[in-house]
Amino acid sequence: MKIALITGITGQDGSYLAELLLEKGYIVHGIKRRASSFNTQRIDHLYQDPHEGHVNFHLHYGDLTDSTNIIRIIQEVQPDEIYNLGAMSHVKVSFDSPEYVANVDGIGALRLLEAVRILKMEKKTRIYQASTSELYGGMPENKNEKGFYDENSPFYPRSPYGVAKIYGFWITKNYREAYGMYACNGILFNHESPRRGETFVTRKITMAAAAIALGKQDCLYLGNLDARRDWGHAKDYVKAMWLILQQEKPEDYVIATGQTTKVRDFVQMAFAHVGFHIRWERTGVEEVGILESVDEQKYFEATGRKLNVNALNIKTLNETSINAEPLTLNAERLTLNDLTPNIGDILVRVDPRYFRPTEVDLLIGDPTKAKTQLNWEPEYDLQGLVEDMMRGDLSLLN
Ligand code: NDP
Ligand code: GDR
Repeated sequence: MKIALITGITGQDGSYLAELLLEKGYIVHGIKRRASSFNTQRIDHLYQDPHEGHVNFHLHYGDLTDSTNIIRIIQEVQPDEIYNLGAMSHVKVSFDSPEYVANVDGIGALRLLEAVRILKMEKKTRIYQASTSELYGGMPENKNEKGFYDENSPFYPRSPYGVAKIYGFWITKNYREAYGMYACNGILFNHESPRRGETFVTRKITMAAAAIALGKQDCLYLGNLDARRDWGHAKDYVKAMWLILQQEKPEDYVIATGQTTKVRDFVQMAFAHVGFHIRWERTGVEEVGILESVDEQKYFEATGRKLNVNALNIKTLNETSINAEPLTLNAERLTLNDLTPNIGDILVRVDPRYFRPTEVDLLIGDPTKAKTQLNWEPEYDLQGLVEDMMRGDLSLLN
């Protein structure tokens, strides 16, 4: 049985990758940080009680800023494969704690590589480094002749996060070249899922669209509506991580869908899932998203909400009923308007707090190398991703 060690196992990707590797028969070890409250919600379903016999899923306390514990865990676990997914992964937050991000996202990668070297496990252990499309920074002049970013496009990071990750990228490549290690970068473009952290834009949107449809929130506040991203599904992307470590030769790969979409269009797709049509309108300097119309059938199907049929019947039967609340509704008025925001309501507003000091305007990746060399093929398209996320958030909030 192969042994894998995953840093960042409590995160979005770590949880999907752990599932995938367990399915493939691996023994999976993960590093989690000690926190004052539970931070293992994404992997709780994988927990196996060691008191009930042999287990193939193990968690270790640790931190990428602590070499001593990294060396000790690698020595104990003797992994065949290490997936370095641990990171402070929020681009906007990286402007607030740049030194910490450099330490975790940059030097953290070095600590793992160096631990493997110190322990003389270079020939045994393969290393995957979670590199990112943020390395490109969205500089238009750096796209290839087809208009995409690929493995040969120059880098120009635009945030402390991107700058820290560029160190992770190069140190991984350097250890491969200097010491012959099987160490690879997956340059992954944005990937999302129902398990995505709540402060990334897609999840923020799907949670808000679900909450607004269920009458639990009034308005969604966003930053740059015109940023474009190449969004895929995390489930597809962890398969690529595994494939990257199964090749004969260690190489770096771009993982992307090859499509790019504006934040504002993602907003419209998410709200469309609950039957809401959003129209954009400028009011002075502000741009807002207004509820223009509702597809009632879609709304009721997606939310599982029902018209209050009892109230309707009783009201029809007994015009003079003195019973309270639901019965006071007039039968003709008992429509969608009683249950949802009204047509014309502002559901989306722009809040400059979410703007970044330097923005990455447009990302689009060319996955040709991964498709031809790894035979990687994603199962989800953007519509499938949005639906999966919306279903997840509706059932979470319902
Ligand atoms: P998440 O933010 O969901 O997960 C990050 C993980 O890293 C969490 O388990 C977190 O622990 C852990 N972590 C944070 N700081 C430390 C630390 N000091 N020591 C050890 N572990 C730490 O990210 P994703 O799952 O979305 O991304 C996985 C990796 O891929 C990250 O490196 C990210 O930068 C990179 N990436 C992500 C892309 C995406 O679109 N999702 C695209 C390209 C790259 P805790 O749960 O305790 O916070
Ligand atoms: P990104 O993801 O920065 O691409 O990094 P995020 O979802 O945070 O932002 C995408 C784009 O949306 C714009 N935006 C907003 N973003 C957030 N978070 N909140 C908002 O309210 C909002 N409004 C508009 C942003 O300005 C940006 O242009 C993600 C992370 O997973 C990284 O770890 C990873 O490396 C890259 O993707 C690839």
